[in-house]
Amino acid sequence: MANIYDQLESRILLLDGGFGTMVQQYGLAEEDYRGERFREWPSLLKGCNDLLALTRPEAVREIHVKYLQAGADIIETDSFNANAVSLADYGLETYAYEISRAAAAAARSAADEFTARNPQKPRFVAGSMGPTNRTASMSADVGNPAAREVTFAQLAEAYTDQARGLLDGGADILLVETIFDTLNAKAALYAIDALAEKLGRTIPVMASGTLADASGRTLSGQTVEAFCTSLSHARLLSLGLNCAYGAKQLLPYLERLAETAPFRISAHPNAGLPNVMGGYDETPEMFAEDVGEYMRRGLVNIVGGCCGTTPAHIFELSKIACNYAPRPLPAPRRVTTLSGLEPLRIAPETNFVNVGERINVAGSAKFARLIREGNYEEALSVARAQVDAGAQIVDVCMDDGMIDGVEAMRTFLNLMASEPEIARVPTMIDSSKWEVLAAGLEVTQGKAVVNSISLKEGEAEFLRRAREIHRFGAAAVVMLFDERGQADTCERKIEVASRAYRLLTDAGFPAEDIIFDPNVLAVATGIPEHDGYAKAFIDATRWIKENLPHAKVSGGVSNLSFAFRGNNAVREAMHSAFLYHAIRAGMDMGIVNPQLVKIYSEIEPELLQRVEDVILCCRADAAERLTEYAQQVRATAQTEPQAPDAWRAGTLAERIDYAMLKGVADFIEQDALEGYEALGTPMAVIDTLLMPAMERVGTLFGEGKMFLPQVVKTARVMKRAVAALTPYIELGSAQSPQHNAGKVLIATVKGDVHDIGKNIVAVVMACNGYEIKDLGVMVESQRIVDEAVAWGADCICLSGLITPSLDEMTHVCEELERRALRLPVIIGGATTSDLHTAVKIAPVYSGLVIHSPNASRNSQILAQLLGPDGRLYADKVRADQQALRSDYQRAERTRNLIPIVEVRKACKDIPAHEPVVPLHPGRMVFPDFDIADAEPYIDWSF
Ligand code: THG
Repeated sequence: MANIYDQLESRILLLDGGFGTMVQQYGLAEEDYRGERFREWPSLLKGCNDLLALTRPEAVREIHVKYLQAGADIIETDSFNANAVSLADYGLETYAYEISRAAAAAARSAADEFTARNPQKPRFVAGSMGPTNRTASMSADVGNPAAREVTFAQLAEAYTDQARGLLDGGADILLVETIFDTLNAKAALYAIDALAEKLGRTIPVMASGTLADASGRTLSGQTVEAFCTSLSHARLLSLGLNCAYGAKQLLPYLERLAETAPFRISAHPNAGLPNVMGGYDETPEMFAEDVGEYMRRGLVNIVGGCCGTTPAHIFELSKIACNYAPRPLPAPRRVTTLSGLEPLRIAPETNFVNVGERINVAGSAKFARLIREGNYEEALSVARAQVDAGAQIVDVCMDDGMIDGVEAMRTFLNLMASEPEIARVPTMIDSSKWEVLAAGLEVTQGKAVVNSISLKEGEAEFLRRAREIHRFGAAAVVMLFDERGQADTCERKIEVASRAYRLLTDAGFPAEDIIFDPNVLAVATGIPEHDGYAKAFIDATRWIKENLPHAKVSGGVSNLSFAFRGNNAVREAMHSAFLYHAIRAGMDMGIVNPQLVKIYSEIEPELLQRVEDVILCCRADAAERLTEYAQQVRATAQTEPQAPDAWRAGTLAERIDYAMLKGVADFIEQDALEGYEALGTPMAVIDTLLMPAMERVGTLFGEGKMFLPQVVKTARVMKRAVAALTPYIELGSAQSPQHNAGKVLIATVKGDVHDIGKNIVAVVMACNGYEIKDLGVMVESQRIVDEAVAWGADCICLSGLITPSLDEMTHVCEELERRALRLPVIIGGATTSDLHTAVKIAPVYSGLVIHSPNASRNSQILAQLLGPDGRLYADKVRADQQALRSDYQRAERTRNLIPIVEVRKACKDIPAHEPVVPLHPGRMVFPDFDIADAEPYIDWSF
């Protein structure tokens, strides 16, 4: 039989269209649905289209034939609701298997007939598996957010039955579709994977999500990227989107999916948006035009239609699909990616990922009390505070002798799921009991981390759990423990890590889903054997990162300082210094209290010295010396408590610096206004006081001396300062006479939420007489262009702080180019630069793209651009950019070249007359070398 994978190599395959619309044309009545067999059935059956597979099989087959005639390569079985959960509405739950099998058989016979007629075009049957009519990750009961109307286990059981029926009836593929709740889909994929294992065969699976109308997210709240991440464990034939929108409205989301998904992509949208009567108006031609755009952009491998589409729609697609190449399957990225409602990538540029530790009954007396008392409301606020303080993942632990762990884990995770600010981030499910871990996995729609598994109970149990975790779509913390116990020396850690890595990867567990925890153990405990623990962790981390590709390293940082419980100053210094060194060695994430992460460079030097002696195990009396110091600190702290506001005595600049660095917002309005009094203009306060402090924070972050939670706090302080100054900026504009200088549209691009810079720029431009339309943050390229055109903007300003924003800005310009627009674009934000703008952005767009180095410059740029000499200005910008590009290209050509004198210096033993062979490929040229003396270079790139 023809292989669907082979077919997908060479062409875009066509799926069929809507089934319900076709059934409607038969005008079936209650008796038709019932047939002979269900004549006496106690409830009404009209509308139960799945039942037609049993009572009207010839009609079902006829619909399939029409789609096959239209050119469909894959037809979907009439089994969308043929599962016990949905069929319960009709009391038909026990018929799920039989209906599914009959539905597949009807499609199979129609498909085989067409394949036999033309074996060059083999036809395939996809067993349709809908989302059911219940949701596993939301509560239907407003009064009880922890309640669920269906469980993972119930769904998995129902889907197993349906999948068996579909396969027995002859389906080639299973299509888990119209996913509105990712947890339901995970249950389906779980069931299918277990079934495949039992049957000893592989089952090609297509999955397709649907987005809730307004938000561009699934009904259960996930972004397209988070949705994709949650399903990335399954070896899907394809992942796609269907229903919800018309083809045009689906395009931006499909683009996002195609950017993220390591799978082939499918799309089967509706025939437009529903009209007032709930019908669909898009003609086959309009539909094909919009779906054709997916193909033109190389986004898809499988296309078809959903609600409102007919064989005529599919026929239109069949005329054009052969003109386009399928989307090539991207190479696997191997980046550890987790998700809550939003995705989290753990990549080198993420710096360090904070896992909030306080939602732990064993690690926080307060949290334990709240859970024991059943005060879940306040317990949730602990989680919220962790996320607010910058936790990018939350560790949840309910291991306590007095608590029912399974029940508490399930209830708490269900409650967290109903709080969008908390559910935004992925969960780390922390327990030493497998039942608790499994209970957590069953209620989590995102891609979670299981904390933890180890070789403690031997290889078989370790692998059994790992397989199960993977089937649930989670990553795993692997503690470096084995049958002999905890690995405490570097050698033991390496031994256990390499063994676990080999076992897991041999069993097909993705290496990027392995997060090693080399055991952070308490140091300076007075027991000399413990002295080397921190250093052993750091050394093992370095080895793991160098030798076990794609795996990550994490650890519970607060364990380190248990010997200093009660002395937070010393504990925080220890954590901060430890992180500084461990991150340098490659530690990717850590369980910490993000509310208390201190800045490395702020540790008092004497204390730092003693702490580092302990951590790096530098001297035999290190522990003793730190303990001695700790006692002193405590003594002074007790005798003369330092006034917490002592920093208020500094100069204005010092105070603002302090507030920004420490994230203290209490006095910032007052200080900002004092700055305004002193300097005369609000912009002077921003440019000379706030921005420099902000930049210092950025630098410390870049050097790994500050972490995200602290930067988040700084941003809040900055926002409040700017808010305090805004009325004065606006006052300035009211006084300035000119108005209607031009219309400027401004937005922070997709993927980025930073808007401080953007807001300042917007206010300043408004003050200079420009009319501003601010689209906010995370704005799709398509929407930016749509709105700019609709509003008649004279210029677009794009803002972004983080590196991925750079690519996104390029996308906006590509979109402008595609639509043959020539609106000028101004680029701004921390990672943007003249060079990047000239080399990467400007070349994709025929309109002018200008980089603005700071907030106050935009108005000057606009004045020149939109002024009488705009053309001259544009020419100059283009010429400058051309010069930058040429320099860059020249530097690129010699990028891997290194001055021969430097190589000679590095390889002293090589006699001067012998040719030098480079020994260390990958070393960089020196940033300031002069191209003019590029002569004596050797090729370093091999
Ligand atoms: N590795 C992995 N998981 C872990 C750990 C680890 N999970 C648990 C723990 N270790 C990490 N979490 C904490 C949480 C709190 C504290 C330490 C580690 C802590 N708590 C205060 C104390 O004990 O002094 C309690 C203070 C209070 O009651 O408020 O230090 O290593 N994979």
